[in-house]
Amino acid sequence: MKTIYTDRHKGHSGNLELVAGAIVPAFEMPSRAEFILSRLEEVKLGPVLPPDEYDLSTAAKVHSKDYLDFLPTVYPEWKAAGREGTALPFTWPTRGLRGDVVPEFIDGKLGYYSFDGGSGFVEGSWDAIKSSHDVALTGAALVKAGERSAFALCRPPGHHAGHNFMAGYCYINNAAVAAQWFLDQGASRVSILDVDYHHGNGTQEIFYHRPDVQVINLHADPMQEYPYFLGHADEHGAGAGEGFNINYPMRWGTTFEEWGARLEDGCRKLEDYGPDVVVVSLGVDTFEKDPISKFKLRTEDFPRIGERIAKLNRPTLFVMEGGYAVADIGINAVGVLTGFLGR
Ligand code: OKP
Ligand code: ZN
Repeated sequence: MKTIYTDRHKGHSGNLELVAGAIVPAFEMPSRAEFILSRLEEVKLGPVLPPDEYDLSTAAKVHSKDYLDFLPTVYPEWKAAGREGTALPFTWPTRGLRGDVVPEFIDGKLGYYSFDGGSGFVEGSWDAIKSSHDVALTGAALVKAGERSAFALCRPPGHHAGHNFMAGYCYINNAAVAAQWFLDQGASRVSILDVDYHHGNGTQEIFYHRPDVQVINLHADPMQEYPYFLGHADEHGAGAGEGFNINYPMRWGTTFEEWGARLEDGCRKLEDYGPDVVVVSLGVDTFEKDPISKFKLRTEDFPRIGERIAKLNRPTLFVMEGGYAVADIGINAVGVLTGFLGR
């Protein structure tokens, strides 16, 4: 399996996030991608290729133009305001407030275009965000060109980013952009299978009214876990998208016994849908030792996930999402991929 990777993610570092009553170093850090890279080299997964440059025309079909225009301006405007360190929002347009007027000043814009204090910007963030988008599309192009599978080693991740907001370490929804690109290239149906611990609220929101992308999410119950405000089992899609969104919320403490049964159910629904291509939002924060998560998957469970996905027998693009147990993230993420390859 070929991997797409670039060092350009490394400028997105030293970020802070607002969590549990404190501003702390973001759990989403450069070493995550480096551990995955060294593990896949260790097991000789396959060639590692740099991304090609893509314009944002496909991204503009899943994100609003004003949001995409905003992202590269964040850090320059932050500095112009005399600030340094991490650009973070601290106020949000919640229920009853004006959601139709974009403020002029950077603090207002950060709040307008986000949903939490978990998507900070530093000097190199935009370049990393753009490169992560390019990594996903380059992987998609390999699959379109006939590869059975490819691994887009994206950083930062994307599945919390919605049509016009960033959230939870995510800015551009890489998996959603890849799915849209496959459709634009002639696919009639794409399935996104999101196995990250956290619900992919952005991906769900983007495709909620559409029948051409089936979105299947296995995740921690939003009654207990971030992102809290989406991801319940009764969210099936709406309008033309009715029936094409499928959620499997699970309680804290879930083990592979239950998780694997939900994966089996989701895979059957995917097979019924019959997509031309599968995009996997690959998070490995379901791991028992993940520092921000509360599922109990073990290292030996991850290859099982890959094996089941391989049985779908569709062209498959893996897009990296979460996973914060940095010392184990390489073994677990690459474990899914070697499981997929049957070795
Ligand atoms: C991104 B992805 C962290 C609290 C939760 C947001 C988590 C975003 C996860 N201590 N903050 O889905 O892995
Ligand atoms: Zn996650």
